[in-house]
Amino acid sequence: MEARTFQAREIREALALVRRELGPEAVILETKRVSGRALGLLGGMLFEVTAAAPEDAANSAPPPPADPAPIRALLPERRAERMREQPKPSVRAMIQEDPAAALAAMRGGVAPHAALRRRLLAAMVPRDLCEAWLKGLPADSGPHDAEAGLREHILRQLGPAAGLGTDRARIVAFVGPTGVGKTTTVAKLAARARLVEERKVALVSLDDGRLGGTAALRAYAKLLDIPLTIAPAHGLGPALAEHHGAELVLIDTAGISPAHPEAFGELGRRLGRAGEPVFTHLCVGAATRAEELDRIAHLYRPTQPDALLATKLDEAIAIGSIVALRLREQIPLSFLTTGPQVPDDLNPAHPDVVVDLLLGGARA
Ligand SMILES: Nc1nc2c(ncn2[C@@H]2O[C@H](COP(=O)(O)OP(=O)(O)OP(=O)(O)O)[C@@H](O)[C@H]2O)c(=O)[nH]1
Ligand SMILES: [Mg+2]
Repeated sequence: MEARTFQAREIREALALVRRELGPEAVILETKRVSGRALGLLGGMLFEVTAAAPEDAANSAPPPPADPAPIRALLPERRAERMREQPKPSVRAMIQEDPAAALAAMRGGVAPHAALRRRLLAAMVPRDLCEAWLKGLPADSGPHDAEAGLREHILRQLGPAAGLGTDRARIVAFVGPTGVGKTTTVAKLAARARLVEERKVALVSLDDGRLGGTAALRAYAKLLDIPLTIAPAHGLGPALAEHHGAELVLIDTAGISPAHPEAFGELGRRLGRAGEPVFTHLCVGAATRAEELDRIAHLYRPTQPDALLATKLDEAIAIGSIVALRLREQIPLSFLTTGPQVPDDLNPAHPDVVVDLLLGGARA
């Protein structure tokens, strides 16, 4: 198959180019971020998508469903197809890429579930989790049964999506690294609660230290006609007292630099001063590397997160590292955000959606 590459500043633009040039059924082979320096974009990054026209595709798998469109177009399944088409790797490459398969090959056999393993690794599932999952599958099951078994297993491990909070929690807070999309997510949830569920909503911002830190939230509050209070430094109780009549109070917080480790404990203590239970979502970017996610989870532990909220799925190639974090931290996923549009780009993290994203939507 003849592959072509397309570059653009936004993943959506690159995918639009692919669809324009190769048609809506184009097969995405690879996506990556590359430096735009060669194109004169000093310091800028570009998304590069490699794709082929469907008639060129080696295998006539049915097209994936269209929802949610951007990440669906980046199906790990497609990446796995590409890998199957590649020439046989050298033993050294095999050992580096896939030790279990290399070991089995040296013994003259074939590692069970090799194709599934490649798909999981391509979906950014850390190797230890991948091996633990595959070990639980009967070695002699065929690819269809193996995938069905794995789906069931991951669905059970994920459990239901957390939702916005528990029934008891009137106060819901959003914490997480700088720029992951906390304020935008608060605006999306506030808009839905106010406009769709017609609940009495209020906003509180703990983003008090930065010049212009609350400007976006102020604008959303005005647009939605809901009250916003900027909590004074270190405080929270008095700000919440202003909204004792609200059915739902969403608390936006500022991202914290790891250079100020003491600030994580301070944020935790501040949320602890609410005077009533706070349900806290730890927001993390879906494209974040597994090691980095671990560090973030560790840093934010003093805020006692109740759920993980994965943002910017539209910019992520795969969500294996998020699933791994959810299982390691033993807190449920709540929502997935798929773009900056308020209030549209937000979905509950239903486990079947998460497994579809992980395994490429091909139901066994
Ligand atoms: N592509 C994409 N962009 C998003 C998404 N959510 C938010 N953004 C964008 O990401 C940027 C940062 O979003 P904010 O909501 O300000 O992030 P934040 O976590 O509040 O940032 P700090 O308050 O600085 O910690 C903005 O340009 C948003 O429009 C998403 O799901 N996908
Ligand atoms: Mg913010």
